[in-house]
Amino acid sequence: MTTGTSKSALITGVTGQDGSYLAELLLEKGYTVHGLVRRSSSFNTERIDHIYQEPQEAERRLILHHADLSDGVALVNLLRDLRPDEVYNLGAQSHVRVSFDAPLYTGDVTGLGSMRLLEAIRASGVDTRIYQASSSEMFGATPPPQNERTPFHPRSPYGCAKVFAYWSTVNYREAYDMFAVNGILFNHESPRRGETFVTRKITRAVARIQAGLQDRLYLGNLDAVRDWGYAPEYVEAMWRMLQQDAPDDYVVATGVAATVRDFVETSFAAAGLDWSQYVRFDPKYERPSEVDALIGDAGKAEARLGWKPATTWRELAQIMVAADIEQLAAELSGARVRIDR
Ligand code: NDP
Ligand code: GDR
Repeated sequence: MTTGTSKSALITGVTGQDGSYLAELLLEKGYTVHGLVRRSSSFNTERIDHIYQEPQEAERRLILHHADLSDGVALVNLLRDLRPDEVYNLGAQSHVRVSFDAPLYTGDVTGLGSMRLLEAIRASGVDTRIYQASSSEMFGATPPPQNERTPFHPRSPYGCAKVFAYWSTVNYREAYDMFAVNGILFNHESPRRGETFVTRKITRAVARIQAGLQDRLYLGNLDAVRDWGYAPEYVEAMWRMLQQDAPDDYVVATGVAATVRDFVETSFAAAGLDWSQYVRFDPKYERPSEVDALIGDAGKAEARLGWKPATTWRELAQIMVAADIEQLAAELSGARVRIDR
């Protein structure tokens, strides 16, 4: 399936925030990109529409395939047919709060799904490298700063599922000599962030409040501390991990933290608004067990991958507010909304 001498990659979760940025990055590097898309009753490809190519187009380099991380046979068939050089497992039920409502589904897709993919690689006999999207949520209750040697103490079904996937990846590396790596990524955001994660929920609300379309924003725990980075920079780290001579696991983070309250204040201020007039508490958004503080130490990624973050969380908040204001203005004027930010 590779065109010419360039590499090919399979991305699960290609329709998500990270999948869309990674697909762009790999296309720029000359890869043929295969994206796994799950069946939905409505369109779920908005984040990749700007790079989509019709099946009839000659020399297509972005090719979408229907499958699902819950369908192990489909994964074997896909791997056997495509024989990609690299596999990026970004697909997941990725919402921590939702994982308390749908714990078994989250365990199935986010946890077992990873092992299905590893097993599909083994069963199909494809010589490939695999990246597993591991998460700072695995550290959970272990105090910061967190690095590759920090013990895991997950605090949600999502975190537990990611720990399972992490160790499955390590185990397949050790047992079968697979080039399998874990990127332990701390929170990373962008204008493409899902609307129910806290940063995007805030910046979207700022745009709507400024336009007079909304007068309240209901949030949960404002004291949580997070290490927020900029998603396009983080997908570069994923790619670098698969270009190394030997497989290993890496933390990717900025090392700088802020509270949800700080992010709220900065985002509202970016639109000239005083947050305290609009933000209200709703216990509905609290979690049965919370992760209080995540602050990453990405020293290993800097030393070995030459990776360093560039965008601060304050700049990120400003980028996201500006993008949401622009998107809302486009929606209100009936213009086509740009996603290629
Ligand atoms: P998103 O929630 O934006 O994207 C998740 C992707 O997984 C979507 O493409 C979604 O498809 C797909 N997906 C969901 N269920 C299935 C399934 N059953 N089979 C196949 N695909 C499925 O997540 P992000 O882009 O933010 O994150 C990418 C990965 O990185 C995830 O695994 C996440 O857990 C992990 N991660 C994210 C961090 C972050 O801060 N963003 C930090 C650390 C780890 P659809 O579009 O149809 O919903
Ligand atoms: P997180 O991200 O749980 O860290 O997981 P999220 O943005 O959902 O929450 C961050 C913090 O904000 C607090 N919070 C709220 N969260 C949401 N979603 N909605 C609210 O109204 C709200 N009010 C306060 C939360 O309690 C939490 O402390 C993300 C996901 O992308 C995971 O997939 C990924 O693995 C981790 O980041 C690293």
